[in-house]
Amino acid sequence: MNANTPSLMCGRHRLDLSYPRVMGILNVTPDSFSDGGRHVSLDDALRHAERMLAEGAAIIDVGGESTRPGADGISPQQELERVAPVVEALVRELDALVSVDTSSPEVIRESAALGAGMINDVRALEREGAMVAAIGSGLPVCLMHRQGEPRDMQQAPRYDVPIEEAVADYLAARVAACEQAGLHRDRLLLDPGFGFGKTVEHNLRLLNRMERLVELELPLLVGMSRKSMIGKVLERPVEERLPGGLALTAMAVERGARILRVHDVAPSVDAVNMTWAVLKESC
Ligand code: PT1
Repeated sequence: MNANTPSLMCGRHRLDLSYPRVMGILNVTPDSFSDGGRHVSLDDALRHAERMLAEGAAIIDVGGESTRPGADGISPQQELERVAPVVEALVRELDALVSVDTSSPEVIRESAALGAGMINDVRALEREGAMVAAIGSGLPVCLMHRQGEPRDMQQAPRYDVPIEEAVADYLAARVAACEQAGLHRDRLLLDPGFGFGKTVEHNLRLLNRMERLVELELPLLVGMSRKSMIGKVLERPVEERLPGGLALTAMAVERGARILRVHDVAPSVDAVNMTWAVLKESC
């Protein structure tokens, strides 16, 4: 689909992208960077997702592997044990549009079988077997840019070309690889990967120049919620980053983002809708 196409089929759900939508983050990792260990029980996860949906989230993004800077990888088995029961419950109990934040072919396959509606891969289907699994799932896939692995990606990030060119080139190459493998571009979304192997300056420039990525003509998803780019600019701890995050959300919408991946759904929905009303000059 291109940026003008109004909707995306996500399994049995149709996602209307004629206006920007909010994706609520549901971490099922014991070590996640901003709400680690708070949504570990299935019941807690369900209640949190239900609240995010009531607050206006269009998608719930379930992740079992922490990809914050410094995090260690986990085995596909461990990831599946965390993610599968949550995906199943969200689909069965809430009929939610569930996105699964994973790079693992096993998790992609099982999630699709359980009724997930989207694959969100911070490794852009680069892991062995992930492309084939994604194609087999029949689901849309979000391809994200990153440099390095979570463990060491913030050591000394550097780029030989302007960051927006590096990101655009990488994403264009991944789109080409997907098309070559048989994954049609109307099933793809793109993400600049804020905080993934980037300095604060890289992140700020990338947001300011996000129009470069709009040129790729695929829906853009962005995740900046509570990230250290806010912490560094404003000198705020993770629990005080919402106002800064809302400013970034408004700018991302203005610069063409179609899905905003956030922790704080209610305020983000307001920021998105207010920004969109200005862009449309109507309510
Ligand atoms: C993201 C994203 C993601 N971010 C997509 N999926 C994370 N599509 C997980 C920090 O600097 O942006 N897009 N899945 C979380 N990763 C990070 C990275 C968390 C950096 C925190 C930071 O604080």
